Amino acid sequence: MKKYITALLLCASLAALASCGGIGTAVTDAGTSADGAVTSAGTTAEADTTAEADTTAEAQTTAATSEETTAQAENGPRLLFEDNFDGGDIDSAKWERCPEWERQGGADIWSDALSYTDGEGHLILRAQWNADDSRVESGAVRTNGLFTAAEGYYEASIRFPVATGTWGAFWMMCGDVGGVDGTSEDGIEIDIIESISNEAGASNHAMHWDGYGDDAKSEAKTLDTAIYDGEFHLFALEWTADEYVFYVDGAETWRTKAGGMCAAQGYMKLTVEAAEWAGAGSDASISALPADMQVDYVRVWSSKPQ
Ligand SMILES: [Ca+2]
Repeated sequence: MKKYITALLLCASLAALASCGGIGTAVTDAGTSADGAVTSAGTTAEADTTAEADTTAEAQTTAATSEETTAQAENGPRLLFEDNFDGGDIDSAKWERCPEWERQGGADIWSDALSYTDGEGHLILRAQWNADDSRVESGAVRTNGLFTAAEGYYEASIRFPVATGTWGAFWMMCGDVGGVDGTSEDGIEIDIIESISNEAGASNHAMHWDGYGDDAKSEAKTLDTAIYDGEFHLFALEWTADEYVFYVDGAETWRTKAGGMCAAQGYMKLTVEAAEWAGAGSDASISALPADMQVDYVRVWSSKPQ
């Protein structure tokens, strides 16, 4: 059963992404807005060295200590992006609403009106049933053209909808995901978390590269973490020079190189949609809608904060 579920998730993920927006513009936008924003994995070690120097040099002059403190701040984790969704509307300097188009073979359509802030510090991505069109319409945003980065630490506090058929995600599109070269160096899709709310109640991390066709490659990790308890959970990706490490609520859940390491930058996406393979359109799904995916905050650091 578990094997079946995993295969189902992968297939579903691939199917959805094949029709996903923004793929074609990723190359153009990558690298335009975060030059110099990401430090190498060596920075933490350098910071540690500086800390040791501080410990053994207490007798140094105030001026010297000040210089070291400055150097430490420059080498330590730097906050590159933050949104607490405190505004009355989505901050257009950080996010754009994903273009409206059909998803999942027409089972869902992203709709501008269903992405908004609630005035209480949350981004709301709503999924609701449209009886006239017999499909789900839902909210989705992305940082395409506004913020891109590569190595770093990405985290989002999310409360996923507990409604049959819904599928929420915090993910990234990096470089040329469609480039078929046998590696992910030219581009990769990183699904930091995908929620599949149906009777299986599954969730997973996933990576996709070399396109979405016959040459498509992917890796995924199915989670047994209970994220459908109506509470916020923290989902994070640590992207270093050597590997990708995933965390849920601060605990490591997976690490992988996924076809090599992507050399291109990527933008973030927060989306909710629905899929028939997850039960969308069924009586159970329709009765459970509308349902909201709520995001408390998103932060990106130059490296993992200690
Ligand atoms: Ca490739």
